Amino acid sequence: MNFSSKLQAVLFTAAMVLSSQALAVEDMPGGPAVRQLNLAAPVTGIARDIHWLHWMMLVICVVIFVAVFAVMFYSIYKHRKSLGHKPASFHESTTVEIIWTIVPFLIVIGMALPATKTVVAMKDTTNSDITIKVTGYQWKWGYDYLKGEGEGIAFLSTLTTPREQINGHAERSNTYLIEVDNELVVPVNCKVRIITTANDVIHAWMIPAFGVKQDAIPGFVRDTWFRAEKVGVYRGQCAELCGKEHAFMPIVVRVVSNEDYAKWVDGKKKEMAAKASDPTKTYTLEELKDRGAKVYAANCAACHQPNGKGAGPIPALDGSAVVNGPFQAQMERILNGKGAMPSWKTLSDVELASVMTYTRNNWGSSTGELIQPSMFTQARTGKFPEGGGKGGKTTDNGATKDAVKPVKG
Ligand code: HEC
Ligand SMILES: [Cu+2]
Repeated sequence: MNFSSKLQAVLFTAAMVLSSQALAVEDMPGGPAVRQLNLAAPVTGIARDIHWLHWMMLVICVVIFVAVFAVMFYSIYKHRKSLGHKPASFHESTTVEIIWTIVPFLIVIGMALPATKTVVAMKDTTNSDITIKVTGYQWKWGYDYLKGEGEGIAFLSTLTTPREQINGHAERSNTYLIEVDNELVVPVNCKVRIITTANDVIHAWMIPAFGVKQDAIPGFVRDTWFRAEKVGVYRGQCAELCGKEHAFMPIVVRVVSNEDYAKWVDGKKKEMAAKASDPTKTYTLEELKDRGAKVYAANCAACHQPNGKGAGPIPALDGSAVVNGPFQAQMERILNGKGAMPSWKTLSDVELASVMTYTRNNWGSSTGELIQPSMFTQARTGKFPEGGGKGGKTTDNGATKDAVKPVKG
């Protein structure tokens, strides 16, 4: 083998390796594409304006850059000392000074005018068809439809990427880390006003294809808007470093036709009505455990681990004295949080009761103790049930009767 055929072999192998890797990663539908260099393809008027501004300014900057350096290098090279050039000595040229003041001024005005127009348009949230409040939590998004069709709908939107993919034990999907259980659904060609706020630290709600990026600040209300012009799914992420799982709070918006939106609103309302009747009902251990497993996987497993063993500073729930002890201590911990443990007040009473029952009857624990949603309804007003753990009287059907009975006081 001569040198050139060896070189060819090496190049061929390298190309094979590179192309096979490229095959493994595909474009994310509604998200970034493989080797995408430009901004996300715009689907709103504002995003189109941003694109245009971006390219207009880039072109102006490049033209100035090339012109200035061309003149500079030309002058340095063509008038160098070794060719016998003598430096000219002159002071103060009024003409030059006026030109180099006026020309940049005109350039800046030329860029600032259209930019200001776009920024003002971004802030004009009047006459919206639908208003949605977006709340940032560590680490998920809450959506409340406040006004317009769908008013009253509220849900949380949490990452659905399985832990095995995150830990590298399973193959990663095309929507890895940018997929959620409940997508934000909005109708096409409607002006949607987004009000942002946060519950704990600063987050930011961003969808590049909409040209929208708005901080969500605890104690403050900010707003922005978009009018999506194309049906489809669009993806974004929290854009403000908000803690350890910052990368795990994606945003997915599904833009649908007006008919599909009406259908979705209808379905969601029915679903919510079905859920809303829950908190007064008495559930069986199986019902609570089933629901609790889901609540745990979505909210608790990230810290306490799917096996309940905790990790580092995060205590194990499996075998924990709190989980196997009196009800009050565990309910307080879940409702109010403690240190790095967040408060879970935002979950419904059914979800809280389910997850607490789950932790008391899973892994190494089988206390047989049921927590009913009504107990959390009471606990929120400061009335905690007695009993639990060794203090609780267990009845023949396994449940602590004391606990289910509403508490005096
Ligand atoms: C952000 C990480 C995180 C998440 C998510 C989280 N926890 Fe915790 N949890 C903690 C930390 C840290 C502690 C220890 C708090 C302390 O005592 O200072 C804790 C403590 C607890 C305790 C008390 C355990 C003991 O033995 O002291 C219970 C019970 C508990 N968590 C339940 C839950 C439940 C139920 C969920 C889901 C709804 C949940 N946690 C989600 C971090 C978390
Ligand atoms: Cu965030």
